[in-house]
Amino acid sequence: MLDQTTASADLRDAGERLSLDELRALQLERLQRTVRHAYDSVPTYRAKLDAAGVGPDDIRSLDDLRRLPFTTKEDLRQAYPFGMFAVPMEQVVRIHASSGTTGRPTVVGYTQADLDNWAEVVARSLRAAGVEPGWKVHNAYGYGLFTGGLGAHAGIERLGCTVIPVSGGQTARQVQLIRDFEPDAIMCTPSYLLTIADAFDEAGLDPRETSLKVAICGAEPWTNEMRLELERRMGLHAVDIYGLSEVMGPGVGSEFASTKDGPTIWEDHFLPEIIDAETTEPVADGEMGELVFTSLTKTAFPVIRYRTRDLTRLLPGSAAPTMRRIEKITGRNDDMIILRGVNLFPTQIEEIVLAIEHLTPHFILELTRSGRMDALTVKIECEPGVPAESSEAAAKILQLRVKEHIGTSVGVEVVPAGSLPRSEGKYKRVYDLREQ
Ligand code: DLL
Repeated sequence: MLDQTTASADLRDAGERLSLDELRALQLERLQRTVRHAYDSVPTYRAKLDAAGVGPDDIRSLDDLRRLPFTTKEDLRQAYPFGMFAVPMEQVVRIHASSGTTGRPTVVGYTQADLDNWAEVVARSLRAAGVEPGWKVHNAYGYGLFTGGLGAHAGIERLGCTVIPVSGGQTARQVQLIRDFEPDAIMCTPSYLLTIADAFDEAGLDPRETSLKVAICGAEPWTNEMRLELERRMGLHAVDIYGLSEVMGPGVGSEFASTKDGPTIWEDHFLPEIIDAETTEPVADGEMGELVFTSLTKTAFPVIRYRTRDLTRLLPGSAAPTMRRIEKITGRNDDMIILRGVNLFPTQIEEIVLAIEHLTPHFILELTRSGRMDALTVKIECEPGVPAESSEAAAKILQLRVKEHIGTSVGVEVVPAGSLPRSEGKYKRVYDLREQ
C-alpha cells in the first residue's frame, strides 16, 4: 500500500503540513479576507450581504460563516458574463466557462495568483493519487473553456511531470499515443476511460498491458463499482478527483490512492459545508446534504457559500488527517429522476448493472410519458457475442434488482453492442423525451 502521509512526508506542501489549529486559524483569516474583498469589489455580494444584515466585520469565527447568504448558479448567471469578477479585467489572465447545457454558461476568471494556487492544489491531488515527479501524464480532459484540460495541465507541470496534452476525443489516436509515449498516468473522465479501454479491445490490444499505473478520474459521478471495473480492465489504480468551475476547476478535492475513500477537500483553499437542500440549514458532519463551498484564496472570482447542487456528506480526514473528505459523489440534484414519486440517480443503475453478468456499463436512460404516466427505459448493451437468451435473462435480472433496490419499475431494452453513443468527456446518460 502506498502511504503518502509518512513515506512522502517531505513532499507535502506547506498547507498540508498545518496542524488542525493552524488550519482553522488560517481558514478564519482567509475567510475574513475573502468576505471583505467580495463585499468591497462585487456589487452582487455587497447587495446580498447588506440585505442579510451582515458585513465583513461580523465574521469573527468560522461559525459566523453560516450568517452569510448563499450564492447560487442563478446569481452567477444574472451577472453574465463578468459581473461577479472582483478585480479589474487587466488583472484577469484567464477565463473559463461551465458547459451551460441549459441557459447561459457561467463565466469564471483567474488572476495569476489564482492560477498558481490552482496548479498547487492539482499538483497536490496528483501526489495524493500516487503520481511522482518525472512521470509522464496523458491528459485527456478537454482543453478549452472547460476547466478540466488546462486545470489538470498546470498541475501536472507543477508537480514536475511531463504533460502530454492530448485533450478529449479522437480515441484511436489516444490509443496510439498511450502505446507510443508510454505515459505512467492518465487523466480523463471515468466514462472516457471506459471508451479508451474498449478501443484497446477493438484494436485487438490488451488494455492491461499499457504503461499506465494510475488514472485520475472525475468531472462526473461514478461509483466504486465503476472504479473496480476500470481497474480490472485497465490494470491500474483509479482515483477520484473532484471540482467545479465556479469554485476553481479540477482539484477542489482529490482522493488518496492509499485509501480510495472519497476526495479529501483541500480545506486551506476551499471551506466546505453540507446543508439540507430544502431548508438550507447546515447539517452535522456525516449527514447527507448539498455541498456548499466558500473560496478562501481566490482573488478574481471569490465565491461565498456557493451551492454546488452536489449531494454528499463530510467525513473525517484519513490520509490527510486535518482535512475532511467527502463521500464519493454519486448524485447531484440536477440528475435526480423522480419516477412516479421515487427518487433515482443514474449511478444507482450503474451500481446494479455492474454486478450482473453479461451486462456492460454502456447504458442510457430514456424518460418518456404516456398519458399521465412517466416511464423510464434502460437501454443497455450486453457483451458482444452473448447469446440472446442470456442477454434477455440479464435484462430481466436488472429489472428485478431495480425494483428491489430502488423501489420502482423500469423497462429494460437490450440494444446491439456498439450502438449507444460513446463518451468523449462528460457522458450524457439521461434523455428526457417527455416534453417532445
Ligand atoms: O467538471 C471540473 C473537473 C474537471 C473536475 C476534471 C474533475 C476533473 P464543471 O464542468 O464545472 O467542472 O462541472 C462540475 O461536475 O458540480 C459535479 O456535479 C461534477 N463532478 C466533478 N467532479 C466530480 C467527481 C468540472 N469527481 C460538476 N465526482 C460538479 C462526481 C463530479 N461528480
